[in-house]
Amino acid sequence: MKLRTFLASAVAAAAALAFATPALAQNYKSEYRMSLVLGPAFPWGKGGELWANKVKEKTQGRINIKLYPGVSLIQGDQTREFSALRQGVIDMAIGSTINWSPQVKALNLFSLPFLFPDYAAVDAVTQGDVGKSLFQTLEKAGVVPLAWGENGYREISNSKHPIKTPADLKGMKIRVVGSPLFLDTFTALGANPTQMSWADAQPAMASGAVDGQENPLSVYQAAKLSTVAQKYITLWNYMNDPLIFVVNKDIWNSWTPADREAVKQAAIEAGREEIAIARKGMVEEGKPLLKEIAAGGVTVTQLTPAERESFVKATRPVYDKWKGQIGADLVNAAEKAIAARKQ
Ligand code: X2X
Repeated sequence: MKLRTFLASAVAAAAALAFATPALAQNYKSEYRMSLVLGPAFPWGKGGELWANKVKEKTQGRINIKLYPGVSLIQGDQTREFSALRQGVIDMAIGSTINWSPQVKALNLFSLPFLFPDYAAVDAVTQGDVGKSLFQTLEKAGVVPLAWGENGYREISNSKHPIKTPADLKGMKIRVVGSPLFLDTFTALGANPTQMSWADAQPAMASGAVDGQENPLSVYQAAKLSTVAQKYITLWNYMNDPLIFVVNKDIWNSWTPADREAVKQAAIEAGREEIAIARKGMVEEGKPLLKEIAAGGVTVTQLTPAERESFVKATRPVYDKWKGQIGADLVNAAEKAIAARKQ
């Protein structure tokens, strides 16, 4: 009698399970691969962790995500990430607009020198119509964009001396990433830019093969760049580097509508939280991150408006040239959104 009851309930449980999860057996992978350049020691990787955890929770474990920082699925070659995502080598990613800009020209918008004066300007673009239009461009390019995050404002550091004018950059070997736009910007400033991946950049700074680099201060600090001779930082806010949460199209289509919605909501929440983490130390009274960096024996140079203007002027021809390549309509719309921002 007991055995019969047990068998009956076991059969009922199995039937219920099969009914509840018809898609699982055929379409769902046991694990999905998320590509990132920076791991959880950085705001970027923290965003990945947040997204993965929220997805697991919201889908009751139907969608499990493993993080691959260091863009390890593509051997560290971050400018190949977008193609790999489209081809399905990568299932999902939180990617930088810089790294995807060789394949998606419009994303060079964010690298236009001195377009974004402050965080409100960044938000006005990413969270407004321009952001929507860029998501449409990404959809057409074959991926499913879900939310915005942020790597941050990229400030310049070097091993030689404080930079206050373009003349201070003259002949300096600066590591840059991604699009040819960076080569144009740093050439216009009189520097000697050289393109390399983040993985190669740190040994190059340590050996003195390059003199300087540009990255957000949160990256500078978490990667301990002062220990690879980067003793001088200039705050020039020349560009902000947003991140985008995306999923490969076939993977997206393999999920139920309810799970897609869960993954999307998780991305939006994680993106919002990640942006707050990325801005930490720079939006509070007195900018505590600057004090922390200076306390490590690093010279932090703040430019006067006139000093900053000399960099803006020197890079204006680059801005004008790339405005055409990105699409004048898109750049005009961004300029307009920035001018109308709430401060
Ligand atoms: O390579 C960089 O500089 C980094 C980590 O900021 C990006 O991936 C854009």
